[in-house]
Amino acid sequence: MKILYLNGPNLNLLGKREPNVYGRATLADIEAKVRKRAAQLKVGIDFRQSNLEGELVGWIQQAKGTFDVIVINAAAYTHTSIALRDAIAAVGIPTIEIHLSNIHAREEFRHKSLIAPVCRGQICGFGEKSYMLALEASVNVKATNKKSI
Ligand code: CA2
Repeated sequence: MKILYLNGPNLNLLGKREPNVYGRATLADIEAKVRKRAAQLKVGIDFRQSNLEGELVGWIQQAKGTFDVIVINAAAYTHTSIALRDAIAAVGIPTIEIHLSNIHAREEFRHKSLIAPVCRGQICGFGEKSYMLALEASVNVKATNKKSI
């Protein structure tokens, strides 16, 4: 099994700015923890970050045939990107939306996720643990019929 982790704009700043909001762990720290657990589960991981919407769209399109699940923290594009939503819908790979913060408990403009309707589920509000929870969800996602829940 192979999982593609995608990270959107500004997440390269994790651990370096605003630690009170997003914690002290860097994206590299989170990736290392995910890789360790993935190895235990015998799951392959690819972990990427981009500040460019089009690059994220390209990676989603190219995932077909290589990855079984996509885990995406689309960051601010969560709330704005019809392009990401269309790419997720078009590629047909089970996709799990994640966030460090609880987007529903923050400013109103963060409450709406444009990608949520085309994702299998959403994990938010658990800080860096959201990434680990998504790994556990990913290894179970294939067994879940999309229409059964
Ligand atoms: O909680 C999350 O994971 C978010 O996806 C983070 C996004 C935000 O726009 C979403 O509403 C929720 C922001 C990512 C920016 O990350 C930074 C990290 C350190 C310093 C500044 C920004």
